[in-house]
Amino acid sequence: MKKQQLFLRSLAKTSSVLPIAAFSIVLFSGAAQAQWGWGPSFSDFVFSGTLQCTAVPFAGTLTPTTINATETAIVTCEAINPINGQGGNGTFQLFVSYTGIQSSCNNATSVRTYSASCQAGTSVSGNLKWIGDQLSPPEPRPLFCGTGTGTCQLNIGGFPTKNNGTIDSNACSTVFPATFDPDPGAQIFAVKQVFLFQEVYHGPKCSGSVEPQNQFARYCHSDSFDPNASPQCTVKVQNVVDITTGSETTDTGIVVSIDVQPNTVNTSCPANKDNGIVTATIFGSSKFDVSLIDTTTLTLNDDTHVQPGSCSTLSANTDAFRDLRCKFPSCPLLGPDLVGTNGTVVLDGNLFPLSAQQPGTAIRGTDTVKIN
Ligand SMILES: [Ca+2]
Repeated sequence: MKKQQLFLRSLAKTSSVLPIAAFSIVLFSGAAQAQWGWGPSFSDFVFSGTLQCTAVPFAGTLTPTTINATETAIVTCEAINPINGQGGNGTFQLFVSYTGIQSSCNNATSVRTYSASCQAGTSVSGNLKWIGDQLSPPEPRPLFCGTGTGTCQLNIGGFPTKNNGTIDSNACSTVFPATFDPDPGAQIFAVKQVFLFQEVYHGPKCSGSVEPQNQFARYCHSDSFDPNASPQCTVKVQNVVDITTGSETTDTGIVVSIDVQPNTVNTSCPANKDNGIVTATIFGSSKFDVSLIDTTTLTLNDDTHVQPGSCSTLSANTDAFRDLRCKFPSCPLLGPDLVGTNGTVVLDGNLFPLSAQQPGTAIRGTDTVKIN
């Protein structure tokens, strides 16, 4: 558990799990720290620089199966060291696909672990594409993307490239060394490991509702922003390595389905008048058990806290899963906060912690109300 502290330290709002089919789970990755630290450490590349990226909370997905996984996220990136002589920052879409990962359930702890190592049969491919020109208003093109209007895309992945048809295990160890959280000193990645992700189940033998756990990944990269360039992770003969790698950590959380009532919220809070109540119903599902929610952590739009003792479970819809309903004051904050907005109400909270050493998994739900 301690090894996750580094990454949980700044965990405020993270991401999500959403059931989409019986055998797959969509994990909306987001949050706290996602960092790609490309540098010329082993390199005979021309390419140099460090691009540091932070994932936008609840703005991505991680979809694992037993043998592969795909990951998407919206990230904001800044060149903290010039890239080919240019600085800059911008908003990027991350896409990564993994094949050849391993998955196993620890029946004693009900934890499923997904992992990938540098070996034959495993591959990583993807890219980081600037999308700032599609935003409203559009953002300026990052200087490190160069001039012009062409696609600005950094290719990542390419792991592992074979050395005359075989993987050089010594080179794998060099390219993907063990890494440690410097604070508690705990290991994050084992030698050769490139991917790690866990799910904690609340039923026996990895069944029942599930909490996503932090995701750790690291990549190779291409040495250019040319969208047509191939990702490189080239392991040469005689263990000469001409690769640099980046790594990423992404906290995860759970997106929940909610309903906020009444449909219209009064935005004025005159003195000496009755202060309204807003209720939020959180719907349970086969993958999400509302009894795991620490109701004291619930907020609406960041600053309106749940009324103490106001939560109760019920069957709010026609499915077989229990739901949770809580009350929140519409004054003095929630109603006035909605003035000038489109009426979006965001519920945030946490599940009960799995241990005393870490916060509970974050949850988030969104609904829209009318305002008057
Ligand atoms: Ca229900």
